Formats: sequence, structure tokens, C-alpha cells
Amino acid sequence: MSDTSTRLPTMTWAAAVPDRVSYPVQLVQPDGRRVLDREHAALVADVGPDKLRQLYEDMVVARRIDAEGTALQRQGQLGLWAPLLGQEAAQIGSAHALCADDYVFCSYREAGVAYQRGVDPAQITRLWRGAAHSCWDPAEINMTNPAIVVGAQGLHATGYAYAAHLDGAEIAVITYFGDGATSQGDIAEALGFAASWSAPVVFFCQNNQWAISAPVRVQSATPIARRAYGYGIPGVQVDGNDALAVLAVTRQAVARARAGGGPSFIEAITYRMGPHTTADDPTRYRTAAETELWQQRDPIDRLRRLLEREELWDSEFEQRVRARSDEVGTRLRTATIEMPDPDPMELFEHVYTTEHPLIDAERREYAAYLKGADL
Ligand SMILES: Cc1ncc(C[n+]2csc(CCOP(=O)(O)OP(=O)(O)O)c2C)c(N)n1
Ligand SMILES: [Mg+2]
Repeated sequence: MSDTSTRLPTMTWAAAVPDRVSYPVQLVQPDGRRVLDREHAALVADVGPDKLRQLYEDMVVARRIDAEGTALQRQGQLGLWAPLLGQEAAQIGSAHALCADDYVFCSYREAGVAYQRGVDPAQITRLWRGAAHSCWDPAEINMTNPAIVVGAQGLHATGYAYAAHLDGAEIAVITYFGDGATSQGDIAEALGFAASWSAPVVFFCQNNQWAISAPVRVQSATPIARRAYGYGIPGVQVDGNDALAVLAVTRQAVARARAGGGPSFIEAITYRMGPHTTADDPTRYRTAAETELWQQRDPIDRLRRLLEREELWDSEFEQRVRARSDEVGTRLRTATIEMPDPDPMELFEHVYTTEHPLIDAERREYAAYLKGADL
């Protein structure tokens, strides 16, 4: 195997030593061997064979959801899809650290997190097909819908977390965003407010190296996690393709939030192996060599190697994973193709919780237009 190192200059949780340069937290190497890191291994000491297998299964299912989403868009069944390929460990590892009462504020790429939160796979494509304003009911899985406005969800998460803090609720709030989003004012404002008011929010940055065609080096002159310290927030870099390490640092951050310790920042170093969305062609701005390098760090292969090394892999388990993946994939695909077209007048529902004269006027106008179109 050629260069499989993910060791970039960075820092671990080191609130007292903000200039310390260390390495991203890693518990499993790309070849499946464990890393000796007692501090972080202790955070996942309870993760035995069953839980390791569950992590693997969930990552494979997340990848299948993504494959179906991309294929359905190519087949004309969806307007758009934002692939998560390559980011399965970042999403599944972190989501495994959450409780049902915690709340997730996501971007547009977190279908894997939604699966882990228990969403019905039949709902995942609703918005992307243009069949509804949202995919799922946020209250059912304590997770917001895909947010297209880059970084906005950081503010929503911080507000929700602050309110929970005032209510004395012992929950953690987590917000997912990308490396590019760290250049948005919304994320900067959220970090400042969360730190000053001790909001129990975990800022989870999936640094997938790209913001459409802009490389991460133009977003930040320092490792992104380091910027959290300027706000008074402890930050950590983690190997985002190592599900176990991601689980460990996210557990630490959510525990801090629940215990009243305030916000934390996690930079998960990962890679977007596919296009930004199905409307993007990454071959126009990045090299095949770069993509191949990250393929060697594939998060699913890594966990499989660990399971094999530790003799936890057998054909029965492989079949179980395939069956679950087929079940979820088929449900998503069938539900998408059979999804009824919405009544166009539904466009005006749920814009405001109460009646609004402007919406009423637009509704009347559109109804008249549709009537005319029928003639
Ligand atoms: C406020 C805002 N500005 C610009 C865009 C267009 N846009 C959509 S995604 C994106 C890049 C975001 O990159 P990053 O935060 O790294 O997340 P990733 O897509 O890599 O997951 C941009 C510029 C937008 N949706 N919202
Ligand atoms: Mg990005």
C-alpha cells in the first residue's frame, strides 16, 4: 500500500496549550491495525464485537443509500443529490455518539446521519425529488432537514442549544457543516455566541477537502480546528475516515455539552470521493491521483480490515450486512419511484404557522393561473 498516512500537522484537545501541534486522533490505521492511544481508546472501551459490526453495517447501508440517491438522479427520478461517498465514518461514527434526546442540525449531505437517527428510508429523497418541502418530520428523529444555505444551521443549532441550556435540559446539540462553511459569517457568529453563552453545541466540521471547486487551503490559513480556540472553544482534529476515533471524540464532546461544559469543535478530516452534487464534475478541478490516494483510506475498507484482523468477519455477517443494505436500498428506491406528485397548491402550506395576507394573495393568484392553464 502506498501513502496511507493521514497524519497532518494539527492539535488534539488541549485547551490549556492552544499552540500545541500534534496529530489527528486516530484509533484504527488504514490497514486495520489499532493505534495505541490510551486516552481516546478509553472512550470506546465498551465498543466490543457487536458494536464494531454494527458500525460497519451502518456505514455500508449509508453508502448504499448514497449509491441509490446518485443512481436515481442519473435516471431522472431526482432533481439533485449531494453524495456522501467517503464520509461514512465521519457521519456514522459521530451519530453513534448521540442519544435520542440530542438534536442534530445538518447540512445537505447528512443522509447517513439521518439513517442513524432512524429516518424511514422512504422519506430520504422527498425533498430531492421536489415532492415536498422537507424529507422527514424533524420532531420524529430530532434532526432538521437538509439545509442548503451554507452554514445557517450553525446558528439554528446554537440558538436551540442555548434554549436547552436555559431550560436545564441535559442534552447535546450537534451541527454538521463543511470546511467551506467555516468561511461563512453564520458559523463565525455561532461560534462566538456559543462560547460566550456556554451553549451545549458540538460544531462538527466535515473537512472533505473541497467546497465545490475551492480547496480547503483557501478557507483557512491554519488547521480549521485551531480557529475554535480564538473563540474560547476546545477543538480537536480527528481522522474522519476512522469510525472508532470519530465516535471517541464525539462522545467526549457530547458528554461535555450535556454536563454543562459548553461548546466543542471537531474537525473530521475526510474526503468527498464523489462530485459535490450530481450537478458537478470534479474532474475539472482535481486530479485522479488525489482521489486514488483517498480511496486507499476508504473508511469502510478500514473497518473491514479491523474486523478481519480481530477475527470478527465471517460470511454470515457479510450476508446480514448485504441483506440490510438491500432492504434499505430497495425501500428507498421503490418509495422514490412511486412517490405521488404533490398538489401544486401545497406549495403555500407551512410557510407560516398562521395565515399571512401575502401568502393568501399568492395562493389566490396561483390558483387562478392553474385554472387558466387547464383551459
Ligand atoms: C450562503 C451560501 N453561499 C453559497 C452557496 C452555494 N454553495 C452550496 S454548497 C457550497 C460549498 C460548501 O462547501 P463545504 O462547506 O465545504 O461543504 P461540502 O459541500 O463540501 O460538504 C456552496 C458555496 C450556498 N448554498 N449558500
Ligand atoms: Mg467541503
